[in-house]
Amino acid sequence: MRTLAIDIGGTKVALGVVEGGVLIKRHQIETPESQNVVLFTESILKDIQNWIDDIDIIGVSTTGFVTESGITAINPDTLSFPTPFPFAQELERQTGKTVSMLNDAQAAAWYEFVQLNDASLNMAFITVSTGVGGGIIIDGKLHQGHSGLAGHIGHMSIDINGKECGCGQVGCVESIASGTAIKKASDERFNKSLTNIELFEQAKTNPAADQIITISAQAIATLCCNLKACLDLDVVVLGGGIGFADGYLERVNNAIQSRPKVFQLPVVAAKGNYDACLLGAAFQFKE
Ligand code: BMX
Ligand code: ZN
Repeated sequence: MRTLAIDIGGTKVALGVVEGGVLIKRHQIETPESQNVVLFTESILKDIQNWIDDIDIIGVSTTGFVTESGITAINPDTLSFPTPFPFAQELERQTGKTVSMLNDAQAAAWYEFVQLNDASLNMAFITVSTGVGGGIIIDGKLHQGHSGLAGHIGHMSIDINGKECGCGQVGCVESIASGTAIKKASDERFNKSLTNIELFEQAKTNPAADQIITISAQAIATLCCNLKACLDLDVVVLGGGIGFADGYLERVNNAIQSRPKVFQLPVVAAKGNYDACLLGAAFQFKE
């Protein structure tokens, strides 16, 4: 079976064809800005029209809260669709294929759980990218909750005096640790606007740049220890552009080492690398 996998993030959309669990084709575009679902879907399919005839089904993983009626942003600062955005319905209409859709981090959690190859593990996948997303596997099952919100751990508030998050709360992990939060902190600190890639480079020699990244990693470490306290997880799998940036995983693990032993847990790199969410889009059909 050939699956067209589509991963919609706040910044980019990755597209791929997955056959036998392997990504055999890959393409990437910037997330279209169109607010119109027909035009948005056309933009997504534009470059891959010639893939459609050869695929059987379509799996989508997307940033946002996924319900029957579409995609709803929890943090509209990272995705400004009119909501609920009926993307899956429109994709089915334009391609004539069956479409299944999951939240991006939930999809990646399932993929990464299968890769761990130990059904007894309770785990979470955390992506630190445009936002901070999560997916939780308990007793061998993806825990979505009745509404599908479960795993939105980027919106656990860890600082009641913290900054406002786009979701309407204050001090959310996402408002401290995400790529967007890092960029904001860096723009406030430095006169020159740096990309996050440049900031990570600067951090090797510049303590102010280093501190911005440390604060992000500390927030993710706090999140991991909170998840351990709440769910007694065995492992956290980390992904996302920031999660995979040079030395970030090590910073998170070092920060966890300074916490009480009972709340410590190992944090490991996603096997799907930058494509954990894309592979997750295709893997949602695997029981
Ligand atoms: C946000 C939220 C989550 C998503 C996470 C990571 C929106 C639009 N998205 O917390 O659903 O999983 O970001 O998303 O509210 P990414 O775009 O960084 O991959
Ligand atoms: Zn929030």
